Amino acid sequence: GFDRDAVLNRMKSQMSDFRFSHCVRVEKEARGLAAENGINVDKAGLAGLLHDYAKERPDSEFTEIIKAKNLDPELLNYGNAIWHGIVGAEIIKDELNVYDEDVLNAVRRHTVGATTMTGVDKCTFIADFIEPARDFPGIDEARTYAEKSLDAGVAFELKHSIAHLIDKNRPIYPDTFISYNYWINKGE
Ligand code: DGI
Ligand code: FE
Ligand code: FE
Ligand code: FE
Repeated sequence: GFDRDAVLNRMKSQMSDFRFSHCVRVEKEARGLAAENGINVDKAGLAGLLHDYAKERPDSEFTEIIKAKNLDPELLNYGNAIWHGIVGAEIIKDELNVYDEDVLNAVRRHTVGATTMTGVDKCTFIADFIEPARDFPGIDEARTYAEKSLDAGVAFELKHSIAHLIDKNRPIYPDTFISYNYWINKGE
């Protein structure tokens, strides 16, 4: 079975205190969003806890997995921001023996979203963005939309993230635009 204490210890030993506490806050936030929206609380919480599990791994680990598991080679043109969820899910599966695809998909989708998003995906995606320690221009609006509906929260987050990436001259992973196009008018 799943040994939560062992996973917490493992996470603590391989990531910064900052990242570890963020993961625990996202777990709690995801559980709250799930409870409010009639979504599986334990799955949302586990996805929230694990979502950044691989974020502090070296680039070489991700590129090796992309090649070994024949993941989309286009991924090699991006970096940690895109890899830690999509490729991180493979690391979670192999190291923690978590095989629940609902949980793994929520980890895979937590940065760029997807057109098909389950309730667990949405809770994880939004919880990452609005957990209590998040503070950025627009956070109040993000929390208000998330309270209105999960779809409205997802739409706002995608719009805000793309605008921010453009402002910072950062490249944008094409799936982020695909997610944006799908969700932008669905939360009204
Ligand atoms: O891991 P976190 O910092 O908690 O949050 P995240 O996984 O949602 O986002 C990680 C980073 O990825 C953040 O700096 C924003 C960035 N990001 C999101 N979408 C894209 C992106 N970066 C690129 N290059 N392209 C994207 O489409
Ligand atoms: Fe992340
Ligand atoms: Fe996010
Ligand atoms: Fe995160």
